[in-house]
Order: sequence, then C-alpha cells, then structure tokens
Amino acid sequence: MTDGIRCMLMRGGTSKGAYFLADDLPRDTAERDDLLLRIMGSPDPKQIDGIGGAHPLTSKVAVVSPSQVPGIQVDYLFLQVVVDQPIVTDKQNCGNILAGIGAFAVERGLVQAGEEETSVRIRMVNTDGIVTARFPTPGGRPRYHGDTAIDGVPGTAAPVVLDFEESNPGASVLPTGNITDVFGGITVTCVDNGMPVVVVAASSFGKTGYESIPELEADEELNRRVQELRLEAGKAMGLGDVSGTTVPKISLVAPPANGGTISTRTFIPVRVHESIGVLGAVSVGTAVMLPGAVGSDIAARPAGSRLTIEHPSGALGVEVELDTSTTPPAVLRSGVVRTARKLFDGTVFPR
Ligand code: NQM
Repeated sequence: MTDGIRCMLMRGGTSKGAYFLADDLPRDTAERDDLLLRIMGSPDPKQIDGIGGAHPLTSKVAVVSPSQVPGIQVDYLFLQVVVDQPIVTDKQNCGNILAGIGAFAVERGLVQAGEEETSVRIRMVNTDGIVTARFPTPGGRPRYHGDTAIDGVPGTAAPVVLDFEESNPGASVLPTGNITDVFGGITVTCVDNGMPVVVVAASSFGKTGYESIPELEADEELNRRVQELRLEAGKAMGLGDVSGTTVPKISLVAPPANGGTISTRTFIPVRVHESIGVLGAVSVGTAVMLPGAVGSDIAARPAGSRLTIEHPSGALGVEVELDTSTTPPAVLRSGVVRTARKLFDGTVFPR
C-alpha cells in the first residue's frame, strides 16, 4: 500500500465523514482500524493530527463496496471512530452518513447513474438492513445543490430520500421484550428500529428536556446517572458490556415545544447530539407509536405515519409505519429526507 489513501470527505445529513472504497483499505480489520485511527487523528480530544473534527458527529467513516447480494448494488459499513479513545466500532449504524453513500457510489463508478435521478439499493452491513436512496443525477452526475433545508445544516442542498425497507431485520423493536423496563428506579423504553435507543422522560432525571447542550454536558451528576442507566440497559438489550461502544443512545424526551411530535435531547452516548441521528429519530418515533411506551404518553401523536422529532437545533421529520397487532410489533417501513454534499476528494496521509 502507498502511504496515501484515496478518500472522499462528505457531509451526510448533520454529520461529516471520510468515505472509502473497501478495496482502498486493508482487509484485516485490526490493520484497518489502526489505519483509521491514524487517519482521523484518534485518540486525541482535538484530533489535531488527523482529519477528524473532534466531535463524534465529525469522526465517522463509511466503507463502501459492490454488494454480492442479488438486487443490492452496494454494501455500506459504518465505523464510528471514537475521538479520545483508540476505539473504532461497528456496533452502530449511521443514517446521516448513509445520505452520502449513493452519490459516493456514483462518484466512484460502482453505480451507473440515471439521466435525471438515481435510486441505489444499499445494504447497511452493520445491521443487515436494506435502504433505497434516491437523489438527483442530471446528466448522470450527482447534483449536490438544491432547495432542501434540514435543521442543523446552514443553507439548502439537493434532497436525498431514504426509504428503509428493513432497518433491523431479525431483531425485535423491543430488545428487552418489554414495552417498559425499570433500571435504578427509572422507567424507560428500550427500542431499536435501526438504532438501539433508551427512551426516558427528561423529568425522570429532574430535567425539563429543553436544556441547552452545554447545560446538559456540564451536569456531572446527570452524566453519571445517564451512563449508569446506559450500562444496565445495554445488558438488558442483549448488547453486553457497552462501556466501550457507542450504543445504546439515551434520549431524554419531553412534550413537544414547537408544534412537533416530541422533544428530544440525545446522549450519543457521552456527548449530547447537536440534533438527533436519523435512525435514532426513527427509533424514538417508533416508541412514540407504541401504546404504553415512554414517550407515547407525552407526545402529540400524529394520525398518520409522519412524525416531527424536535431536537436542539430544530426538528427532523420521519415516517414510521408499524404493525402493532403482532408481538413484538413489526416495522412495516420507515423513511426520511436528508441532504449530502461532496466536500473534498483526494488522498489522505495517515499519521
Ligand atoms: O442515528 C449520531 C448521526 C448519528 C447517528 C449518533 C445517525 C443515526 O447523527 O442514524 O445518523 O447517534 O451517534 O450521525
């Protein structure tokens, strides 16, 4: 391997990541992870010697390859590179970085683009979920500019429509088997519709749920209690010892404050999300739709399948359709609109 590696930097939704072809990275996972730590500049709170942005939302990696599965064009493996620890984890998916995968596949010649628009069927390797991404490709090239605005990103860009056929095949939307659980005296709903999330009323921690991110991150007592809850819930969700992984997320919910369905503040899992993850929002939305779940009682539940998940920088609209007549409830479909943009294409030089 040369000392430089082909890499594209993209904004996907409200996150930013380094996108690679699998063929441009070592096959051995230990070697690959060591390389990615050196590329991103981890472990270091500033990631000063790498291209990571010193926040979990900007320390993300996508590994893309042609899929061997019939009917699927590309495989997308998501890797979270922990900023201040030497950890690269595939235990979580990322629906924001997913927003750039279709365009990246076209840019790298893995997918032939349509003359106006392109649909790419993607396997999300982390969960085995299948999603179709639809985005504009006038003249056979991805178009990044457009008039779609998403909260948390300045300006507008071209829409990327993500339709999840199955976000979490084979797994239950209620990983503990219960609609609610009690850990350390706190009632929660553990839900997974693509992202394992522990939904808890902000009031259970004596919070309003409308606090600012710095206020929540500075509250040591809250952070200690959130991490205690996370370790216990992680075990009950079948995730084992989650002290070294980035799931489950903890979402503090409160009644909507701005005409949406529900308000959220989400620990991912230590820092508080600037907005909320795509599959995180889909999973919180799933709890809202389940009678008896934490969140369902305080939400402004919609008549249809469209939910507006409020977060610290605005709101994220998601579509969630469930069949609640079965036990556990079945996910029929979910979807979301994001935007993505190519920022840089070139060669990255690892430490
Ligand atoms: O839930 C951050 C993000 C995410 C994840 C996180 C995401 C999702 O916003 O689908 O997108 O929760 O770690 O990138």
